[in-house]
Amino acid sequence: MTKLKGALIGCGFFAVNQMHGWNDLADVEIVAICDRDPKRLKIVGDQFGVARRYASAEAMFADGGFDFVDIATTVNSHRALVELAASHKVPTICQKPFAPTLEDAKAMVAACDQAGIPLMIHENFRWQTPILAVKAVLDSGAIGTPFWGRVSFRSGFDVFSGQPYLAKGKRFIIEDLGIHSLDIARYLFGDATSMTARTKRVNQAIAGEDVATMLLDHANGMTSIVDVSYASKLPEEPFPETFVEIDGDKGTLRLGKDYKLTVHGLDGTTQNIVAPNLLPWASRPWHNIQESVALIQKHWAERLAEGREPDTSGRDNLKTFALVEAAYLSAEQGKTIDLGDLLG
Ligand code: NAD
Ligand code: 89V
Repeated sequence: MTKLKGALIGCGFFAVNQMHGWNDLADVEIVAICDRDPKRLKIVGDQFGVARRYASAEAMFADGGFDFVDIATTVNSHRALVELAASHKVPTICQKPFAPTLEDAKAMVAACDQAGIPLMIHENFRWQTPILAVKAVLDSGAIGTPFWGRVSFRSGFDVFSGQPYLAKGKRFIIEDLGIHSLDIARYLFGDATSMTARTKRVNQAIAGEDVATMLLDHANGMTSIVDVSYASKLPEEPFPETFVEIDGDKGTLRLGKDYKLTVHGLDGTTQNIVAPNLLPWASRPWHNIQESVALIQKHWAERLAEGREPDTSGRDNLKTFALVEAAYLSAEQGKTIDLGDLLG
């Protein structure tokens, strides 16, 4: 069997999950890694037995010998690295958040289009087992046509110890976490046409907002609420669970704590636990996210082999990223933002 050869840039906190995900795929091999921090390069190189190690992405691309690149760095480096990959015509995965601005994100999509290469944003939350289970119920028609929805992530978990950069940016929860919830809302309820948002900073030790409440109008007439918080001190910490509520004309669906999915509709009332699998390399409470990493990477390998655009392509993710931009604009200006104006 000829293996698909990959390279990974950025060997930090989250990249370890991505390396495990690639390791699990029998037909994929990561042949080169890159990080400007020699300590991270050594830790990840030694853990996963990767011999080709680079301090510079330019040097790694110049040597080549891989079929795709997985960019796992933080947001400010994304545009330059994606454009570098495009200049070498290497199919590219880029971590969320897509880019610092929508203008950068559009330029990245254009660069990959011009190079004729696929670009996938590593937007993994829609690949979580409980979210896939919600989507399957909706698609089955069990609650009829949905008219209202809520995607909610409220937590008091200390994300700053693992990811200290999250405390420093002017933008925090919408850009880092809300982006996932907004993508789930698009995945479940369809594209949005307008956004109204309010934000707050409760934790005064950080620079950005840690609470956001967003109201979306969807093209199909649905209304949804996407609410996110890292300032919610709950009796039982739910991190990193996303809760979902959907009302349809024939019933209702509720995804709640401990992955309990309740569907009340045409087939009566059912309750199921739609918990993620605990992969051998995963650890609680991150296993839900970790399994979704493995699943999105499998999807990338399949779509690359088939020559088909991945579900969370750069083009698709522009619409999620536009919601992030719209939320910040709306909160700043105190008005509703038309998505058409942003996407053009
Ligand atoms: P991190 O700071 O721990 O790791 C980033 C690594 O990239 C660092 O080791 C740094 O030295 C390296 N790096 C940065 N720029 C580079 C460059 N130009 N060339 C080579 N190396 C470079 O960050 P992290 O917490 O691992 O986050 C990385 C990305 O993953 C972020 O965009 C974050 O939002 C995202 N993330 C996604 C999820 C998810 O579920 N999808 C979860 C956590 C983090
Ligand atoms: O998924 C993420 O992007 C992470 C976290 C869940 C901690 O917000 O940064």
